[in-house]
Amino acid sequence: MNTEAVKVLVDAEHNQQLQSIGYKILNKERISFEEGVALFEQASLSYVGALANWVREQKHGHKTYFNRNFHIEPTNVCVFSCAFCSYSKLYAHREEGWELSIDQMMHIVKSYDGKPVTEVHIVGGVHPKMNMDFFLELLRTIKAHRPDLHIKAFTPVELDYMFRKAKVSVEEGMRLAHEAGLDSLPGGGAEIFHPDIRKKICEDKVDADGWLAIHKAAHELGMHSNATLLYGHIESYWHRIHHMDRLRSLQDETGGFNTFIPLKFRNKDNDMSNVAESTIVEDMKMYAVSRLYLDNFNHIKAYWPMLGRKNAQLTLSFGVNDIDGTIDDTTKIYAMAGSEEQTPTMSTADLVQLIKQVRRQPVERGTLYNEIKDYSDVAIDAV
Ligand code: V47
Ligand code: SF4
Repeated sequence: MNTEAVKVLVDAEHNQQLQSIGYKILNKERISFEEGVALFEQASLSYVGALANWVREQKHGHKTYFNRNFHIEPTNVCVFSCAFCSYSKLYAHREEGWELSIDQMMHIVKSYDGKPVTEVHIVGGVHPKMNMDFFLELLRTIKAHRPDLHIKAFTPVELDYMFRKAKVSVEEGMRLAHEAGLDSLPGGGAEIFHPDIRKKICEDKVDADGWLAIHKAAHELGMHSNATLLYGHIESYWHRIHHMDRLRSLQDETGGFNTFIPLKFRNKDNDMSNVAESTIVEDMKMYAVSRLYLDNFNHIKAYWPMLGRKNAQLTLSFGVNDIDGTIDDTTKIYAMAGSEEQTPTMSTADLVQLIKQVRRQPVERGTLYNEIKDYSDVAIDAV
């Protein structure tokens, strides 16, 4: 929809609050906390969708970014007990889980030698044996082997645990990790910041202030990071806005966030299996409102292994401009939690086709959104 068509839609809106939010967005003004909640509670999907798509096209046109990465999960054993997580019971039965040595992880890294991947994403459970020295050595060994591979690794949950065990401050810990080769932070571990919900779903891991302090310390060292929000379980709309508001404030201070990734709660084989999953309408609304609320985030990403490919395609009309990576690996946490993507692998040709099918422009990017290749004019059989 072009600007004129969106303006017609806003002019025709009967709800005065929603109409005034629409004009603010068209004028590129920031919307307030209450207005964010009103969008969730009162706006139709078509209204928020048209506005979010307009913002997306103002910022990026039809460009839809993806990257070529691979994931390593050092362990699926975890000392924490997040109710939504299919790993959370494993520490008591740790012989059933896996823990990779540095050699085993280097074997995975080396299996990509000569392949055009630009990023390794390393995130897993929190295993007491895998301490700070272990991970610093892992970072140094990867960098020594392949210096140009961008290492995006460890959530504040893992970092907070390792820093506290090593008795180093957040600032010192982040400096050591950065010096050893850590390039940026992924967005995980954020869940829902509000303590009323956090207490119920992930009481024992790092809290909101701790999560934000670690990202702030990374930004102050010149590193970038992502942010997530786990939605569609027991939270209310205003908890989502509260979460995004804290992210928007930190982004005003540091400018260090690259991407926001809403993560849809999946309910298989965890302690929240009784909680119904959100509908597709709710999913698209979540993407659209986050595009509208987070005016200082450049990118909104749909994580297709969690959402499924077809739904990920749909998000590209609801504010999303990034569709993550090729993920040529065996990431387990999502398959375990009930995603229909049991084998989350997609080749570059698959990703390019998925983006072109919905008439968007596929662009391969590096982790920091440097453009590597525009696939607009590349035929699928030549990818
Ligand atoms: O924090 C765990 C989520 C996250 C479930 O930064 C679940 O590029 C839904 O953050 N249902 C980790 N979600 C994954 C993550 C991520 C993924 C891809 C890219 C990036 C990035 C970050 O996975 C956890 C948690 O919120 N998670 N269990 C579940 N049952
Ligand atoms: Fe552990 Fe992360 Fe799962 Fe929580 S979400 S139990 S911290 S692996």
